[in-house]
Amino acid sequence: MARYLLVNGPNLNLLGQRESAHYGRDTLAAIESRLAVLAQDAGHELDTFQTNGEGALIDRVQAAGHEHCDGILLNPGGFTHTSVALRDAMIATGLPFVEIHLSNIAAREPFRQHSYFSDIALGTVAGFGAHGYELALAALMRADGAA
Ligand code: CA2
Repeated sequence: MARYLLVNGPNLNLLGQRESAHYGRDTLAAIESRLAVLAQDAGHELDTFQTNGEGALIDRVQAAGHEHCDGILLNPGGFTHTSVALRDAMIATGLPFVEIHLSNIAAREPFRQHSYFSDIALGTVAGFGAHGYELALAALMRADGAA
Protein backbone atom coordinates (compact mmCIF):
# COMPACT_ATOMS: atom_id res chain seq x y z
CA MET A 1 0.00 0.00 0.00
CA ALA A 2 1.33 3.40 -1.00
CA ARG A 3 0.58 6.64 0.77
CA TYR A 4 0.32 9.88 -1.18
CA LEU A 5 -0.17 13.49 -0.18
CA LEU A 6 -2.27 16.05 -2.07
CA VAL A 7 -1.14 19.62 -1.34
CA ASN A 8 -3.04 22.71 -2.49
CA GLY A 9 -1.75 26.23 -2.07
CA PRO A 10 -3.28 29.67 -1.57
CA ASN A 11 -6.83 30.53 -2.56
CA LEU A 12 -7.66 27.02 -3.74
CA ASN A 13 -10.01 26.81 -0.73
CA LEU A 14 -12.18 29.22 -2.76
CA LEU A 15 -12.78 26.75 -5.59
CA GLY A 16 -16.39 26.47 -6.64
CA GLN A 17 -17.25 29.94 -5.35
CA ARG A 18 -16.06 32.21 -8.19
CA GLU A 19 -13.70 32.41 -11.16
CA SER A 20 -15.35 29.27 -12.56
CA ALA A 21 -14.25 30.21 -16.10
CA HIS A 22 -10.64 29.53 -15.08
CA TYR A 23 -11.04 27.00 -12.30
CA GLY A 24 -14.35 25.17 -12.82
CA ARG A 25 -17.26 24.59 -10.48
CA ASP A 26 -15.99 21.79 -8.24
CA THR A 27 -15.18 22.61 -4.64
CA LEU A 28 -11.82 21.57 -3.23
CA ALA A 29 -13.62 19.25 -0.79
CA ALA A 30 -15.28 17.46 -3.75
CA ILE A 31 -11.96 17.10 -5.56
CA GLU A 32 -10.23 15.83 -2.43
CA SER A 33 -12.87 13.23 -1.62
CA ARG A 34 -13.03 11.97 -5.23
CA LEU A 35 -9.28 11.57 -5.26
CA ALA A 36 -9.21 9.81 -1.89
CA VAL A 37 -11.77 7.28 -3.21
CA LEU A 38 -9.70 6.70 -6.37
CA ALA A 39 -6.57 6.11 -4.29
CA GLN A 40 -8.49 3.78 -1.96
CA ASP A 41 -9.95 1.82 -4.91
CA ALA A 42 -6.38 1.23 -6.07
CA GLY A 43 -5.44 -0.01 -2.57
CA HIS A 44 -3.63 3.14 -1.48
CA GLU A 45 -4.09 6.06 0.89
CA LEU A 46 -4.30 9.77 0.21
CA ASP A 47 -3.81 12.56 2.74
CA THR A 48 -4.93 16.06 1.79
CA PHE A 49 -3.72 19.48 2.86
CA GLN A 50 -4.55 23.04 1.83
CA THR A 51 -3.20 26.27 3.24
CA ASN A 52 -2.90 29.88 2.25
CA GLY A 53 0.44 30.22 3.99
CA GLU A 54 3.83 29.69 2.37
CA GLY A 55 5.46 28.66 5.65
CA ALA A 56 2.70 26.16 6.44
CA LEU A 57 3.07 24.63 2.96
CA ILE A 58 6.81 24.24 3.47
CA ASP A 59 6.28 22.73 6.94
CA ARG A 60 3.81 20.15 5.53
CA VAL A 61 6.13 19.22 2.68
CA GLN A 62 9.06 18.85 5.10
CA ALA A 63 6.92 16.63 7.35
CA ALA A 64 6.06 14.43 4.36
CA GLY A 65 9.76 13.73 4.01
CA HIS A 66 9.83 12.31 7.54
CA GLU A 67 6.66 10.19 7.41
CA HIS A 68 5.57 7.31 5.24
CA CYS A 69 4.85 9.20 2.04
CA ASP A 70 5.48 7.79 -1.43
CA GLY A 71 4.78 10.90 -3.45
CA ILE A 72 3.08 14.27 -3.62
CA LEU A 73 0.43 15.84 -5.84
CA LEU A 74 1.03 19.59 -5.74
CA ASN A 75 -0.96 22.57 -6.91
CA PRO A 76 1.13 25.44 -5.54
CA GLY A 77 -1.48 28.05 -6.59
CA GLY A 78 0.05 31.50 -6.96
CA PHE A 79 3.28 30.27 -5.34
CA THR A 80 3.90 28.42 -8.61
CA HIS A 81 5.29 31.64 -10.02
CA THR A 82 7.04 33.08 -6.96
CA SER A 83 8.27 30.57 -4.41
CA VAL A 84 11.92 29.57 -4.49
CA ALA A 85 11.42 28.50 -0.85
CA LEU A 86 8.71 25.96 -1.67
CA ARG A 87 10.77 24.72 -4.61
CA ASP A 88 13.71 24.17 -2.23
CA ALA A 89 11.41 22.24 0.14
CA MET A 90 10.21 19.98 -2.69
CA ILE A 91 13.81 19.23 -3.65
CA ALA A 92 14.78 18.65 0.00
CA THR A 93 12.09 16.00 0.56
CA GLY A 94 13.40 13.98 -2.36
CA LEU A 95 9.87 12.69 -2.95
CA PRO A 96 8.52 12.32 -6.48
CA PHE A 97 5.74 14.76 -7.26
CA VAL A 98 3.34 15.77 -10.00
CA GLU A 99 2.54 19.46 -10.49
CA ILE A 100 -1.12 20.24 -11.12
CA HIS A 101 -2.92 23.31 -12.44
CA LEU A 102 -6.60 23.57 -13.09
CA SER A 103 -6.04 26.16 -15.80
CA ASN A 104 -3.64 26.01 -18.73
CA ILE A 105 -1.01 28.36 -17.31
CA ALA A 106 0.90 28.34 -20.61
CA ALA A 107 -2.05 30.09 -22.25
CA ARG A 108 -2.52 32.76 -19.57
CA GLU A 109 -0.71 35.97 -18.59
CA PRO A 110 3.08 35.98 -19.13
CA PHE A 111 3.75 35.98 -15.36
CA ARG A 112 1.90 32.65 -15.06
CA GLN A 113 3.93 31.01 -17.79
CA HIS A 114 6.95 30.36 -15.61
CA SER A 115 6.74 27.73 -12.89
CA TYR A 116 9.37 27.11 -10.22
CA PHE A 117 8.23 23.46 -10.11
CA SER A 118 7.94 22.13 -13.67
CA ASP A 119 11.62 21.29 -14.09
CA ILE A 120 11.79 19.33 -10.82
CA ALA A 121 8.39 17.56 -11.07
CA LEU A 122 7.87 14.14 -12.62
CA GLY A 123 5.52 16.05 -14.89
CA THR A 124 2.85 18.73 -15.00
CA VAL A 125 -0.87 18.39 -15.68
CA ALA A 126 -2.49 21.71 -16.59
CA GLY A 127 -5.63 22.87 -18.30
CA PHE A 128 -7.98 19.97 -17.58
CA GLY A 129 -9.73 21.46 -14.57
CA ALA A 130 -10.54 19.15 -11.69
CA HIS A 131 -10.01 16.11 -13.93
CA GLY A 132 -6.32 17.02 -13.93
CA TYR A 133 -6.09 15.88 -10.30
CA GLU A 134 -7.26 12.40 -11.32
CA LEU A 135 -4.82 12.31 -14.25
CA ALA A 136 -2.01 13.35 -11.91
CA LEU A 137 -2.85 10.64 -9.36
CA ALA A 138 -2.88 8.01 -12.11
CA ALA A 139 0.50 9.26 -13.35
CA LEU A 140 2.01 9.29 -9.85
CA MET A 141 0.80 5.76 -9.09
CA ARG A 142 2.13 4.52 -12.43
CA ALA A 143 5.52 6.18 -11.87
CA ASP A 144 5.62 4.66 -8.37
CA GLY A 145 4.90 1.18 -9.71
CA ALA A 146 1.65 1.22 -7.70
CA ALA A 147 -0.80 1.04 -10.61
O1 CA2 B 1 -4.63 26.87 -12.52
C1 CA2 B 1 -4.25 26.66 -11.35
O2 CA2 B 1 -4.54 25.64 -10.73
C2 CA2 B 1 -3.44 27.73 -10.60
O3 CA2 B 1 -2.45 27.07 -9.83
C3 CA2 B 1 -4.43 28.45 -9.71
C4 CA2 B 1 -3.84 29.67 -8.98
C5 CA2 B 1 -3.12 30.58 -9.97
O4 CA2 B 1 -2.47 31.62 -9.27
C6 CA2 B 1 -2.10 29.83 -10.80
O5 CA2 B 1 -1.52 30.74 -11.72
C7 CA2 B 1 -2.75 28.69 -11.55
C8 CA2 B 1 -4.92 30.49 -8.30
C9 CA2 B 1 -5.87 29.74 -7.45
C10 CA2 B 1 -6.98 30.67 -7.08
O6 CA2 B 1 -8.16 29.93 -7.02
C11 CA2 B 1 -9.33 30.62 -6.93
C12 CA2 B 1 -10.47 29.85 -6.98
C13 CA2 B 1 -11.70 30.45 -6.92
C14 CA2 B 1 -11.80 31.82 -6.77
C15 CA2 B 1 -10.66 32.60 -6.72
C16 CA2 B 1 -9.41 31.99 -6.79
